[in-house]
Amino acid sequence: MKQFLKGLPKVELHAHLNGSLGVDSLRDLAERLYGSAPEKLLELCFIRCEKDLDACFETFKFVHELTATAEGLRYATELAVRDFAQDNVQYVELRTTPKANAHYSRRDYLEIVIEAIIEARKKYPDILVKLLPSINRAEPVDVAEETVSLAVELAQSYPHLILGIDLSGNPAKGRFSDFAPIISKAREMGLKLVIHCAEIKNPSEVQEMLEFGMSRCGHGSFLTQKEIELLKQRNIPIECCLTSNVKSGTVSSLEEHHLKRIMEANAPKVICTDDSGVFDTTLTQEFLLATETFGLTRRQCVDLTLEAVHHSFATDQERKKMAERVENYAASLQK
Ligand code: 6MZ
Repeated sequence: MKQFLKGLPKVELHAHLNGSLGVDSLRDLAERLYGSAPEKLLELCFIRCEKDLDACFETFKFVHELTATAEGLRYATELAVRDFAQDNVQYVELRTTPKANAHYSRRDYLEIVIEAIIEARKKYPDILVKLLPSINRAEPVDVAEETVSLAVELAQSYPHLILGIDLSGNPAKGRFSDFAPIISKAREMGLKLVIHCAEIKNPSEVQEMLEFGMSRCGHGSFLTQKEIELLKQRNIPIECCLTSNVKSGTVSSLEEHHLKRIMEANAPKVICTDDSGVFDTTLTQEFLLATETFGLTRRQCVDLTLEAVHHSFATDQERKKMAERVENYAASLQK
């Protein structure tokens, strides 16, 4: 099964750039920047099974140190693309929060990532990469305003690359209602919205988010069965990130993961990594866990991948090509 899943031309729809650097990539990055990769630093960039979501957000700070220069950010972007390509991911929508520091502005940040994606695709032509700038809900609202206006502007120059806006960050911080007017503006300007929703228990906020609407729902761990039905009626997929949820403690075990309830309800879903680096996983591994835990067959894994193709923000033509790759792979194994 593992070999089958590795070879499957997979589709990744929920991946945070700074969370998506595997250990080898972190080592390569640290060596490039500092001439060596102290093991202590590498250890700090990984989340153990601490079952503490707040601790996860602390971990990102160590990775962020490695991407705090233009060179670090550029190379990290290339490495993240490399890691997905090596896992045979044929399409990834990378999300990342534009940051400002002494080395770059938020505009620079996005431009560096865009250029790095364009360059990386020359090295890894089999993977298609899209970008979703993120709003970090733990940051002030005016930062979100800047992010949205940059995303809207850059989407005009790179219409096939910047496709939407992500709302993420520590769900215990910030209020959705404060960000709703800004992300509403993004939607009016034609950007898709992916929203981290129900990652922790917050029924009133979940209700606000569902009323507001979104193209895809991130995590959805605390959605009630009624809310899952509502998403089903609206054809909004839930981005399920098994290892992330278990390691960060928002779901108690793989067996208890809400993917099971979503599958039973036959509601739309996609399997994603979230932060393949810091959670030490791959998309292949996430599918493997789903097959081992819920008994998915190979055909179900193919269908889940086709579902991800369908819910991606790629063009019709791109989606058609991706679906063909998946079907051809499945057919080649039956011969
Ligand atoms: C919410 C998350 C997240 O943007 O610096 N992020 N937000 N829930 C999660 N579940 C574990 N995992 C990552 O990538 C790292 C940032 O993505 C968001 C956080 O804001 C984190 O700092 P970028 O590339």
